[in-house]
Amino acid sequence: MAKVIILDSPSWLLFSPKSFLHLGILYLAASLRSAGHDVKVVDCHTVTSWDKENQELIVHKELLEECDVLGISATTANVHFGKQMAKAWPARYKVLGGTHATYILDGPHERFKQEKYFDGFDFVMVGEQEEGFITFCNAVDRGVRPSHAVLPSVPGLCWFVNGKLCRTPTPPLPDVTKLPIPAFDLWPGGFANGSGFSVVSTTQNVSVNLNNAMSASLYTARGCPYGCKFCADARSKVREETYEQIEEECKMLASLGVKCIRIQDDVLTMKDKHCRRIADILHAYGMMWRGNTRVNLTDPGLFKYMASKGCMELGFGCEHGSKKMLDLMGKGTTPEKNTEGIRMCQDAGMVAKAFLMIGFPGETFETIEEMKEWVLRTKPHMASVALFQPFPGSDVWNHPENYGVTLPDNAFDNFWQQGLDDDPKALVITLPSMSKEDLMVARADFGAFIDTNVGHRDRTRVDCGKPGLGTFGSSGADGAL
Ligand code: B12
Ligand code: SF4
Repeated sequence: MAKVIILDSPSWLLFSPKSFLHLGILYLAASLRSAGHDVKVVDCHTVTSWDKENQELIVHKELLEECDVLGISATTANVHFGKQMAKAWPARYKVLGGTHATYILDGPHERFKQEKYFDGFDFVMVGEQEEGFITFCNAVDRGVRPSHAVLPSVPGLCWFVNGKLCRTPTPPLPDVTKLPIPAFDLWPGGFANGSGFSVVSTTQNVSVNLNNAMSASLYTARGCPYGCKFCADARSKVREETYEQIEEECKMLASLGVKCIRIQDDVLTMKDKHCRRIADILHAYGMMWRGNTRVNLTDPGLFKYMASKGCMELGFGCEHGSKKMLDLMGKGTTPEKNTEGIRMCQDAGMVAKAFLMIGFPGETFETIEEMKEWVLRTKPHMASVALFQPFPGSDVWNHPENYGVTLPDNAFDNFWQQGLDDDPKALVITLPSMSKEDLMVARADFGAFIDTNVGHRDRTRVDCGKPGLGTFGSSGADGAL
């Protein structure tokens, strides 16, 4: 068996994995374990720290454990930290996987498929890799240098020879019903109390304080059939896990002391009956829970049922209060429908959260005013305000010319996420309709508007005010996603 260490890239400036654990690495760990490999999952924040003064990641080399295969996962937001960790780690083979790798190397822009964007890694793997990563680790275990004959048998494997990209085809999507459940038991970081839920939820008009209840994430289905233009997961095949798998996951989480669950599915309420079954399972394990959905997938009967089974909160991808912006984003919804969805959720006795976005191409001061009016009309319990970035995988990234924007060559130098939002340099693109500086001012103003008129806003940036190892802050109880 190969000794494999798996970890996510550091996320010091945004999300604590104790609150928002990445399930992808736990699915991989479970598959490798079932194939007989010696797998360890590491919380990267226990071997790094954040130097606030210099805004730098510090990797503590003396804490890095040797291994045969180091698997690092990254989104576009934290891949630069992943590269830094890979360079420092004493491993025979260093492999990058995750959404960033997939959307760049399977994406349309040849100019980003360059070695310099992946330095620090021996290999990059694209696609969902529960099966392919086993084949890779099996080869390492057999002593085969993965740079020789074995390569064609590993799907989705990419490497560079003299700067030239070589690769095997992307693997087909795995049948999720056949996969082992995520190895929650291998996660060393623990789960935070209460985080990711509203401070006080109001199911059945009874206030429940969730701050002392341990919470974790769960994925019951992958994929989304909708086509929002800012989203990297748009028009992907929906694949549901079985009820037996979901039950097994709840059972394991309950045995670890978890009492609250954040369902991370893209659109939880797509199918009425299916959603009710999931609600029943969660309820049977005494879970309080939340999920995300779209305003066109609403039904008062279903919402009431969910609330009666412990659903405390629904997050809606409302995105905007301007019809023009919703059309540009390809949402297929209207401001009125957004209001209706939020109301229906509130009427069922659950907390209604609106995910809002500012800075999509086409945004102007006028459209932001329309969004403010929508907020005042609708009064969601909570709102998060994301700053639009053209994430790889999204239609804007794939076809920037359709939106009047250009992607700079240094696209990945900046920090691609919520946070650092006072610096115009954090914006990757310039909108045709607003300058970066104006947008930053408008965003700060809109954030303050939400604080005044809604009260609860995501506090997604962690508190990095305490330099030193292991001082990761909490992403805040309002940080539900
Ligand atoms: C849950 C979730 C979160 C959680 C957990 C973080 C995380 N890293 O997943 C939280 C709330 C923290 C979060 C935050 C953010 N997220 Co998010 N998130 C998701 C979500 C909904 C599910 C992720 C998941 O578990 N998927 C299920 C697993 C099975 O799939 P997977 O993660 O892709 O892993 C598979 C493969 O990628 C591969 N793989 C992954 N890692 C590795 C490693 C190795 C070595 C190998 C071989 C293979 C491999 O195999 C895995 C198993 O099949 C996805 C959307 C989605 N539908 O996937 C967005 C998504 C990943 N998030 C996204 C974004 C943009 C963000 C934020 C930047 C948002 C923001 N503006 O702040 C932050 C960044 C956080 C960070 N530190 O990187 C984008 C990423 C786009 C991109 N180009 O990278 C996505 C795709 C959303 C979207 N639809 O656009 N997110
Ligand atoms: S934003 Fe949500 S609804 Fe839209 S494509 Fe992405 S996952 Fe689907």
